[in-house]
Amino acid sequence: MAIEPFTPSANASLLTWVGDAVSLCEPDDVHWCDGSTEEYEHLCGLLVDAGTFEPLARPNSYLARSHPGDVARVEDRTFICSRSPRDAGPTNNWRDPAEMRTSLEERFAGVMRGRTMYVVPFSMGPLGSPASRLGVQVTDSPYAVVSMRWMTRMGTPALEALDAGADFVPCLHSIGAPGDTSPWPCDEDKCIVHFPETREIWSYGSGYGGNALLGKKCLALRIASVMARDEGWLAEHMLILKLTSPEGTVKYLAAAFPSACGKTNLAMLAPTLPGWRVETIGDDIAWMRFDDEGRLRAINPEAGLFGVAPGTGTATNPNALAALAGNAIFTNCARTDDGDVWWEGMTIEPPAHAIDWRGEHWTPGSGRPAAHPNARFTVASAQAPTMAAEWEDPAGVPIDAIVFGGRRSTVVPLVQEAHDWEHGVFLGSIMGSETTAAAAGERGRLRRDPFAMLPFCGYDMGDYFAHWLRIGRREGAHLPRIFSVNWFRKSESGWLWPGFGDNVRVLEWIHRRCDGAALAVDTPIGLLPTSLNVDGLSVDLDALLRVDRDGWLGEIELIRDFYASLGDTLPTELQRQLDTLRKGLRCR
Ligand code: OXD
Ligand code: MN
Repeated sequence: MAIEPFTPSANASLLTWVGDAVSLCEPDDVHWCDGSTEEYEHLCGLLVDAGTFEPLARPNSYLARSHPGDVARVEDRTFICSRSPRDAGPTNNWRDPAEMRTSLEERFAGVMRGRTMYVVPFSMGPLGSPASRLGVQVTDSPYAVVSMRWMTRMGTPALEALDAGADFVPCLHSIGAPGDTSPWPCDEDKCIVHFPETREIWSYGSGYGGNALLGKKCLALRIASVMARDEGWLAEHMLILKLTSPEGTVKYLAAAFPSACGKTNLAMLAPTLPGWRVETIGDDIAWMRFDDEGRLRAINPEAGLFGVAPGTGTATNPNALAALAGNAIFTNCARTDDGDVWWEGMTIEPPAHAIDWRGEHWTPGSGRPAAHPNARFTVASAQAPTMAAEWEDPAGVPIDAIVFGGRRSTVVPLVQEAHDWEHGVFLGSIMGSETTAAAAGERGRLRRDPFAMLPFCGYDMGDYFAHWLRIGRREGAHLPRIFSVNWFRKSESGWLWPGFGDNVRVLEWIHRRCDGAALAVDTPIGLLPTSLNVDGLSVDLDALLRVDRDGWLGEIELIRDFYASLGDTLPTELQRQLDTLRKGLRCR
């Protein structure tokens, strides 16, 4: 396929922006992506020739090995450049927008010499939905282009919407390292930059995941959270699932969990309780807005899955494995001798030999993982057997329950319901999790991650909580109930809860609570189940649901420190909730 030099669009501001990017980056060539199969195959061929992709034994699938220094999101190199540092808040890295722009222009000057610039028009959300937003990514990474083809609605239909004059978020991306022809060029000095007021994204130096596929974390969360604040909706790090009871009653749940805490597994859960059915609307991001009846309706802005591979297996998520049967991109997984991929947890028995994610020989017991812990698969959501028929409904689905979860080995019970919306916002604000490999840095450390949005909120956290409280005060709203869950509580002898398919037991309780049917007892921390279905399981329900008074009193001190670190924008309602919790626990 010949690469077209320049296909003009009827959108004047798009043409101007692309023209400016060309002048700045000086690519050898410009290609406007149409999103076709031919284009995809052509780019995959280029990636194979460059040594970035290895074709796999499974149909139309490839393995990429990244540079070992480019394996995860780089939160310490992610910046929010609002005019005032107060608007970015203390949890974001703020830089002065004018200074950052100057430094970016230096980085991007001539950066694409010797390379092709790809112009990728895309829609986050079903094309034509009033809830969707358009973006255009300009990039010198064909890997980013082919990944964007699965992760977004990319190509001609998005360009046609732009031709009609629609607004778009400009997303300028370069892997840096001009002249580097190695399989995964990138720059040590990465920076992922957001300008919330002008709604722009500039990303330099990384080809990996959320750093480089700019529709996902950069647009659909950091920039969209700012749009949502300004326009009265919610852009959240949440899966969306459809839960159908044996009687055929449907509830839709949106659930926030920090990265690599099992959102994809929960969104595709294979229930162990007969008659229950889980279907997927989305596995990572939810955009929610009120409909005319005052219900919060959610769309999944994404079109693909960018899932953590290790731990995804026949026992944990057979539906994800089925989705990956073909047309998939695997990054930093191991390659088996028969030309397929493998990662820890994919099968019970490891292969006798593999080439690991660094391209070295690997055998079981070698003392190092075959796949990088943040190895990923990229595939169209439509390939998952669990997608609900309505997953692309432009109107979205009405949310009945919002769930907050984290990876907590102590203190936090298996499930609880918030007393009311304000208490639910409090539960979201105190979320914490033991850190995983999704972000660069130490693992297993407790990190507060309110609403699982700490790395993804494009503005001040205190203002974000205030926005959630405002949503709850909307007149005539039929608000979802709010719950918190924790699959990861431990005793001295290990995990207390089997998790995975058995999580449907907790979902069952949530479903029944939404109809006012399941029983609960009121405690200072929230409403705890008195009727959880654990038939056939040997679990210590008391330990799973115990109100750990001393643990909570210790936790309150940590939360107080965390709240103090957020500065004076923390809403007084949340401080009051914390005081009420302390008093409630002390009175027991
Ligand atoms: C992701 C993440 O890739 O949260 O979804 O890191
Ligand atoms: Mn995520």
